Amino acid sequence: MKSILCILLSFFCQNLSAQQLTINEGYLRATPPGQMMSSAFMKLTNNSDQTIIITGGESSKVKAIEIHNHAMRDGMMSMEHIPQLRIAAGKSITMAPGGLNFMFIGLHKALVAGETFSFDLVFENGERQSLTLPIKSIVN
Ligand SMILES: [Cu+2]
Repeated sequence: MKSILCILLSFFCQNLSAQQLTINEGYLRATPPGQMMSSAFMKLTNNSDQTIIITGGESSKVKAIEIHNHAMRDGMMSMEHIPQLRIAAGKSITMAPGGLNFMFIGLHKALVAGETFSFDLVFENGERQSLTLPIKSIVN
């Protein structure tokens, strides 16, 4: 009886921890013709009392999902791969065009505005959180 309770509790706790990160205002950029890359933007809020560390994402529909920071330097767009995105307890991070984003490299299919895309966020502790975001067309 005791062991069943432990299993139930640990299952409950895992579910609970997945919801300690909330995602708001998330979307992916529709792919321009012939380009199989995209970015996802969102606001991530850590509702827990511990730092949450994201190492990237995963989906069967794309080769890689990496955390990138994009910046204009001397009139040129430069990008940097961020190995870990750390969100402190109780804090939020906003990923927006011209800054932090999840970069989707090697999409198997074009992303069409009005559709949705599902992928997993991957955490440093091995946990995952699945997300479904709308695809929007952005010009810039
Ligand atoms: Cu990038």
